[in-house]
Amino acid sequence: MNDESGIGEPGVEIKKTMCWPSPGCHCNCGLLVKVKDNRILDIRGNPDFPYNRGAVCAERVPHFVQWLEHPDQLMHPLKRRGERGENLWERVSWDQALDEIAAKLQDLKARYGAECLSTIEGTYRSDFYPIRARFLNLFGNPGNVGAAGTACACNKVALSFALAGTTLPCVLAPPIKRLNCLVLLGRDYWAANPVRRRPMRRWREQNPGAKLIVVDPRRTEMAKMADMWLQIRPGTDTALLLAWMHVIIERGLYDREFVERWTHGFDRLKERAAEYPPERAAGITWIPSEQIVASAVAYAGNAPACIMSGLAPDQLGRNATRVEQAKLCLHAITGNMGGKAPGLAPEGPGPVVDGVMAIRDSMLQMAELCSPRQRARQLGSDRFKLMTWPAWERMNALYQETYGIPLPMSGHSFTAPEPAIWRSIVDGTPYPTKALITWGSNPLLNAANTKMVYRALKSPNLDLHVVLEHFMTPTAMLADYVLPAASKLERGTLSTMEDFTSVLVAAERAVAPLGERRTDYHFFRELAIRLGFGEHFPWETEEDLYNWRLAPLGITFKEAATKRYVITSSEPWTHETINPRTGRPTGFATRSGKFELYSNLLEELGYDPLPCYEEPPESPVRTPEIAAEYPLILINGGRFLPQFQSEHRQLGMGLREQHPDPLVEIHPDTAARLGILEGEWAEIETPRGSIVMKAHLAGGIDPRVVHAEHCWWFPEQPGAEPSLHGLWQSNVNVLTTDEPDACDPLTGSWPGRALLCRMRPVSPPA
Ligand SMILES: Nc1nc2c(c(=O)[nH]1)N[C@H]1C(S)=C(S)[C@@H](COP(=O)(O)OP(=O)(O)OC[C@H]3O[C@@H](n4cnc5c(=O)[nH]c(N)nc54)[C@H](O)[C@@H]3O)O[C@H]1N2
Ligand SMILES: Nc1nc2c(c(=O)[nH]1)N[C@H]1C(S)=C(S)[C@@H](COP(=O)(O)OP(=O)(O)OC[C@H]3O[C@@H](n4cnc5c(=O)[nH]c(N)nc54)[C@H](O)[C@@H]3O)O[C@H]1N2
Ligand code: SF4
Ligand SMILES: [Mo]
Repeated sequence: MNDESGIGEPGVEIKKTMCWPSPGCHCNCGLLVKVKDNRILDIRGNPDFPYNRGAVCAERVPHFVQWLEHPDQLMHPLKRRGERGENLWERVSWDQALDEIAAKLQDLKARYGAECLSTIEGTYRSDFYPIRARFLNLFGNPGNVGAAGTACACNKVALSFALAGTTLPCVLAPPIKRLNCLVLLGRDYWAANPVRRRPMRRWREQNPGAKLIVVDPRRTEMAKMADMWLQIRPGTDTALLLAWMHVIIERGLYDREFVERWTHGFDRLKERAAEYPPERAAGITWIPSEQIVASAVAYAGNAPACIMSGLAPDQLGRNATRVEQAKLCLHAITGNMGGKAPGLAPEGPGPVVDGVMAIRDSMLQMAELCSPRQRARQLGSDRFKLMTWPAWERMNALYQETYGIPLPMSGHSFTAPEPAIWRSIVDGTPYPTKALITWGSNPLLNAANTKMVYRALKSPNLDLHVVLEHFMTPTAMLADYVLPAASKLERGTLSTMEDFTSVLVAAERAVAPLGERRTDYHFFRELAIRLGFGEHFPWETEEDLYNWRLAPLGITFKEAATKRYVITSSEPWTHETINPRTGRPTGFATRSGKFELYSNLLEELGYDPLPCYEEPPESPVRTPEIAAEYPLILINGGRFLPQFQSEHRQLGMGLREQHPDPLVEIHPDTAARLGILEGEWAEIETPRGSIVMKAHLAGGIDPRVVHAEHCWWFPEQPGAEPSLHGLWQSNVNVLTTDEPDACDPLTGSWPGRALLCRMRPVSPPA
């Protein structure tokens, strides 16, 4: 495919698109797609695209055509006949579906208030989150947005806004090339971010002196590559990081100049860290104290150094956000936040090109329409305050003052915790949720406590459930309307990545939507028109919207998507940049103007302002009585290829065939004791339920820990109840909990990890 124009082959075009879910993943590789007559002939990596420079993963990309042309892809709107879960459908037109949904929403709003609607969404699956925010604000909704993001990455982003007033590169995308030390804390680049493999290998080869430290209960591919592998007890990362702080402060290894000039509350942090000598942390984490000291010294002595924390810490329930707080404080005291670590400086909003900013997501959201009375009604916001209005309002005031634009609320760093939404459907407390729009998410698989989600989706209290999907998932099976959504191959993209970054990414669509598939944008706009506020959606297509968003920069969407790809600021906007609004260094958009080691915001919200360690909600230490019956620690969700989340389970596209069965990883000694054999089925049971998976014996996992894969369902099993495509067989969230007391008090994120379980061999499922 050297001939990019396709000249010489009549009717052939090369489209420059981007790979992201679905059918790809969050690595956002640039693709060159060869198209003829709206059919994809070939897909290659785009050598000019900055994120992947032509590389793509062999596991998924060769199967995208089969994915798109798979017979199970939804092509027409469907309306339920019979009961939810009976799998009886009638084909309807888009107009009929939209008219009926709008009328129902209008009626429910009149009877129960605009707060009776919630949306359920996936993680970073759309550039239309700001459009959804705009829609909800115009509808009068208080921001009842349920998202996996509450327990995935977005809690980190919210905390970074709280402590640093903006996003930091160490939160999502560390500049590996420039580092002398990388710490992977519950992050497995190998399986989760295939596009990082090549840069990781190159970094190791070209910087033999640089340190790689991996903290993981399992010996992952990354752990095998590491200088130090710390085999941690699941759920105890904060204790480890507090002990690092102890060592670094006690030995004077911190960056005095940065601490004095740019941080707030060092003395208080020092007192807290003093409570965690390495010997104490060793008892908590199962990591020998010499290893804790050696790794702390290696981290502090090798700037620029970055701690990249993955998903595991986000899913620890009560202590989830504290891991990130401890991590960011370590970055600050070691000066890994600019200066000697330029790639790690805070990022102001952007892109700002020659003094002009493009339209960011936050500028579309219309938060000002949400009244104080409605804000107080956001589900969960009375208790979980860091990702809801209480923190948003305080942070927004500082953000506006510093950057002159609103703080984003459209991305998933602003959510109503899902457990509160399910309970409001089931019990009607604190008020009834009557309507759900689920788009780009499969909560029966991805949300904690599947039995609770099922009760909510089956509840007679739920008057309307709309699902926008590519495939008939177990969740879609419980909808009233299933609408066929255009995939990323079938629509263009323009994204500031939920405003988590300062860049704008643009990509063309590869083909026009198949069948009657429409974009999620089309859905929200058409609904807005029918609900009487269509004038706020003047852009007929998403491309019109994109052109409008780019107009301040003087470029078109076509130009951005085919020539620029990733638009960055002409000058980075860091804490040291002279702020054009004040004429002084920008600093941090916090109350102190500095990075807050002691958080004024958390204190105002009634939380401990300093990082603190808390035992997992269920553990040999906190709940020995449960541990007596369920002696193993269950972790889950470690990534595997080629599947992505609950996707790629259909047979016949060459993806499921690569990894056909759900696997549970167990140490050979533990397996021998329990009579569990390699490749045989085993039951995993927690106090909440049991599932079965095939056993995989692995010496690299701690013998006291087992690891189960996440999001397993089986499209080949019957769709109708009771099966719901095998929903109950191997779905790890049957085992997890979303009890509010087990959730993180700051964000409401639920504990997917570090729970207790027991195992036994069983015969294969029918
Ligand atoms: N126990 C446990 N639970 C977990 C995890 C874990 O590790 N362990 N991981 C958690 C994490 S990190 C995450 S991010 C979540 C995953 O949560 P999600 O991101 O919600 O992923 P899925 O559950 O696969 O649901 C996504 C659905 O959206 C559809 N889809 C894809 N693109 C589009 C689109 O553009 N428009 C529309 N309308 N639909 C689209 C797909 O077909 C798919 O069915 O799961 C979480 N759940
Ligand atoms: N193939 C594939 N890739 C994906 C996804 C997918 O579903 N499939 N999902 C995407 C999404 S949305 C996300 S959020 C990322 C997540 O990807 P990662 O951030 O890599 O997260 P995980 O794979 O859940 O876990 C990484 C490691 O954490 C370890 N771990 C478990 N418990 C603990 C603990 O308490 N402490 C520590 N330190 N480590 C622990 C596990 O053993 C595992 O090796 O992957 C993304 N990429
Ligand atoms: S790693 Fe593979 S699936 Fe993920 S974006 Fe890149 S090419 Fe696509
Ligand atoms: Mo995620």
